[in-house]
Amino acid sequence: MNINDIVNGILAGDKRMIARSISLIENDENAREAIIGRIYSHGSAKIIGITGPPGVGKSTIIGNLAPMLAKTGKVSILAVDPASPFSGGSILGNRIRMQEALSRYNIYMRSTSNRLYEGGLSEYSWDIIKVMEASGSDYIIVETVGSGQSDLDIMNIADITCVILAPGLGDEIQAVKSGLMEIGNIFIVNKMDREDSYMAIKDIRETLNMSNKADIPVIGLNSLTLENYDRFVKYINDWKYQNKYRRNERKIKQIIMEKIYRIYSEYINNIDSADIENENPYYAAEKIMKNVAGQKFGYLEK
Ligand SMILES: Nc1nc2c(ncn2[C@@H]2O[C@H](COP(=O)(O)OP(=O)(O)OP(=O)(O)O)[C@@H](O)[C@H]2O)c(=O)[nH]1
Ligand SMILES: [Mg+2]
Repeated sequence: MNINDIVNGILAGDKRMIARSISLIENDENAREAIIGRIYSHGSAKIIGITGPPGVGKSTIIGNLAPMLAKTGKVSILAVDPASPFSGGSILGNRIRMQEALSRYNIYMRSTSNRLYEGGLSEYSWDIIKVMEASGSDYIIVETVGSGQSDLDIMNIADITCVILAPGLGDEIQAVKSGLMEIGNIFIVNKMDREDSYMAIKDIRETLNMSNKADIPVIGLNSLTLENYDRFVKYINDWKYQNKYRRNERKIKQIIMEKIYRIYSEYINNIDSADIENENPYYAAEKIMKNVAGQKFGYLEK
């Protein structure tokens, strides 16, 4: 199968080709660059980030929200799983059930592992989201690993970041709060059927107010009864979405950072210590960097 077929398949919204292209993107650098090179300007989606600590109900919320959004546009979902081997089995089972439920609404869902990538997103989240966008999605919902500080990079990819919390998180909530408070465009307290849920809303409201974020809404949801989902959907639909080219700019910066890291790492590992051990470290480091910067690499030569 060639890149032409895959690109045409993506643009036609062919789910089999979309799945195929995502596997290629995750595993084959040349294919990744070729596919993105052909599709990067296609489509225009609203990217909705869903993040928060483990178990607060992110997947449940997405399972409820996606069919509601599907009434007004095509929806795709990207779920980023933690790399941890411990959670593997159960998460997979949940995903399969969710996938089956959502396919009735013509919603495409894909999971990707964040492997050992530092942030809460996978290394290729941007590329996968791009494929979903080029395939005609109007909404792309991204669930990130709820790992507190480390998934702050969702805000770099989503147009709107929804932070999900739940009552009874206890001390954990304090730990994640400082980081998550910075990135949320809306805060959801899920599991409003539980006691202490109103306390949780009050607590979050006060924390936001103290950080001059009085204009950011805190909405309570009951995901068993769908109570208040209409407010949530309205907020998402009324949100002022960014120009999609803003996302390109961030991706370019990310590519540069990754390439710099990779190229310099390779170079550093190959330095012969005999060549540098007697040098002034500051001088030697700059000299080496100048050498690397003058080299040619990658895309432009292909
Ligand atoms: N009582 C109650 N339980 C809920 C509600 N929403 C979700 N749950 C339950 O909470 C548990 C965790 O829900 P998930 O949707 O898997 O949570 P998650 O945030 O996606 O979890 P991770 O992806 O593992 O971080 C499940 O057993 C849900 O059925 C709610 O509104 N009320
Ligand atoms: Mg989940």
